[in-house]
Amino acid sequence: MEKFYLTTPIYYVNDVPHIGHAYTTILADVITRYKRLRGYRVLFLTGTDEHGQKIERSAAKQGLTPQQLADSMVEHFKKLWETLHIKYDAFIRTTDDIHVKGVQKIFSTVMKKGDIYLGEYAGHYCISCENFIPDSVEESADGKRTCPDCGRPTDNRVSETCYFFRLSAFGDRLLKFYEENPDFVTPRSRMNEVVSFVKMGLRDLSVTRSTVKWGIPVPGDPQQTIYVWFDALANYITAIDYLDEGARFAAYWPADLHIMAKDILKYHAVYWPAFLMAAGLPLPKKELIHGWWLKDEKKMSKSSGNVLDPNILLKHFSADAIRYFLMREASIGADGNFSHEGFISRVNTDLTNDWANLVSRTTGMIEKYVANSFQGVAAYTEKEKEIEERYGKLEKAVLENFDQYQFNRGLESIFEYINYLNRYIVEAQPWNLAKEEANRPRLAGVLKTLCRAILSVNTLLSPILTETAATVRTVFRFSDQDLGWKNLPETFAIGQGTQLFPRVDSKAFFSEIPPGDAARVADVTPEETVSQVNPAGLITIEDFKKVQMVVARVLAAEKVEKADKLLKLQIDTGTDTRTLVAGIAQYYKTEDLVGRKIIIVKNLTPAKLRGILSQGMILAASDANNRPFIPILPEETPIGAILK
Ligand code: ME8
Repeated sequence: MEKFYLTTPIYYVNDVPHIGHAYTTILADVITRYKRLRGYRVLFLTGTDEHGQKIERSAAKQGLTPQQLADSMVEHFKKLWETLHIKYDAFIRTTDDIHVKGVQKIFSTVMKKGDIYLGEYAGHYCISCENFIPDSVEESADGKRTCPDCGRPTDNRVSETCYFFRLSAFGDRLLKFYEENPDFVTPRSRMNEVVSFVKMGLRDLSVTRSTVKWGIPVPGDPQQTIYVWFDALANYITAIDYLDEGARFAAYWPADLHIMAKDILKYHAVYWPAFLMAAGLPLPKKELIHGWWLKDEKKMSKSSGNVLDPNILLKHFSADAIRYFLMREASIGADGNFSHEGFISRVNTDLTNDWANLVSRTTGMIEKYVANSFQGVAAYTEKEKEIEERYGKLEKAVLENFDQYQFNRGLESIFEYINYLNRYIVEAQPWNLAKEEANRPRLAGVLKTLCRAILSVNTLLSPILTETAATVRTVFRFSDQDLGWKNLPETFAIGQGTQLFPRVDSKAFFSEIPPGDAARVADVTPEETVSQVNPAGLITIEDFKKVQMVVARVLAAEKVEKADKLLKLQIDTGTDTRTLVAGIAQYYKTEDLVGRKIIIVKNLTPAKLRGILSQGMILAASDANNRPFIPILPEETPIGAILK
């Protein structure tokens, strides 16, 4: 079995995790599960970065020791990862003994080889990025410099004796390595940035601090602590027992994938390979650099007050919904935008309306028409063959996308297929097949094909929708988790359908998010916010009775001015005459409707459309393109007759 070792950055413990940290870690978890599905022996490492001035300062502000702050923050990270179904194999803290000693070991090794030497540093330091600011960055008139990474001003001038890493000696070796491994950094545009940076020339890097106490002591010189980035990067080897160069180290190093956002590219693609070269260790195989998650198109930051807390989402939505949204909306390399409206609409449309609905319709029909169990022969047509063939093509395309970490594209194709299956139900009309005994084998063919397609798609979704995938397998009493078009035995039974995505109390959700966000909720259509999430599709007779459907006659009809799609109808409901506005103008002429008997929902809350108060709703079936088909009742049907 081939191994696959992947890592996330280790996160600073100065604050609790937000959606950006969650995204990287979910991405790593999705890749882990996907690689396992492809037969790899995977090791997934994450952890926390606990040393340095940034943590020292945060702790002091809160009246804590840095260790106390770290201990409490680590719990927030671990708890969030658990809630999001993130299953890492190892969690490294930079205060762990195995890490501290491992860092000292690599530091001593590089020093012995002559690439760390004692010198003098004079310049600026950005505490937020834990970054030395090179002299090439110009000072403003007041003597301040701006950090080239985060743009924050720094007045923190440092002048100290410290140890330097001879980075300047590694430029050519790094360039040669990039040339030989052009996919080392992906996407390619980020690789180009790295190459340009190195081509501009590298200066030696200060790798210790004499003024920082909260760090790993330099071996043999305890007055100095090791620079937090030298310390942090080494986690990728210390966590797998670089200290003793044990079995895990031999089995898993070099890493197959380091995942991170673009903010820390330089440290990973320039410094880290140089440190490893200096220590005589193999270099990681690939670095995957994703973009920023923005909140309403703005970068998330504490100072802008727009940091998104995943725990608020988790109170109202399942982990699967969050995992799905993040994987579906971000394309690697580009920034992703988070808006609450976009989130709700994506989850309701794809997960509730499309996926959960497909599953619940299918289980509902299996229960109703074949009492949850299949026996005997099934008859198939060309259409079922097409469904299987299309699945084969889908799987190939999805694996290609997932192999490139293009989860958004893979998911897009999966949901196209899910919609195709939803259309298949409409075309095959199992409810009609069920009416005649002679059609039983055909009905079984349709329902079995749906089961096979659902279970096959379920495997493709399983790295992302972890919990849902398990529920679907349970409902279908099906344990095979491998890829491929699923086979079903001639005779089999399924269990009871269940809610895949529980109903969201959108009011409660929006009452918890910042006021600016809540104000915009008015723009979200009621279907988007208050979607009735009952994927099992079951309602009681009492639920049904709440909807008053009656026969009504269209008395008059006219087009609504400046609204291509709308018709305004006067109707007689048997008890009153009222106005109703319907989005059918593109498909029905006024003369097609006047005098006809149609079905309306009588007790729908009135709504204003283009200034006209619409009191009720016409019932119509609609196809995949939203083309409406209005049922016209025979003339003898009484006006006001109730549908029940
Ligand atoms: O940089 N969008 O830790 P950190 C997407 N300790 N990803 C985001 C994000 C956002 N808005 N915000 C954060 C450090 N991230 C160092 C790393 S590794 C040896 C040391 C994610 O807590 C993203 O992966 O600032 C980014 O690279 C990382 O969190 C930075 O986490």
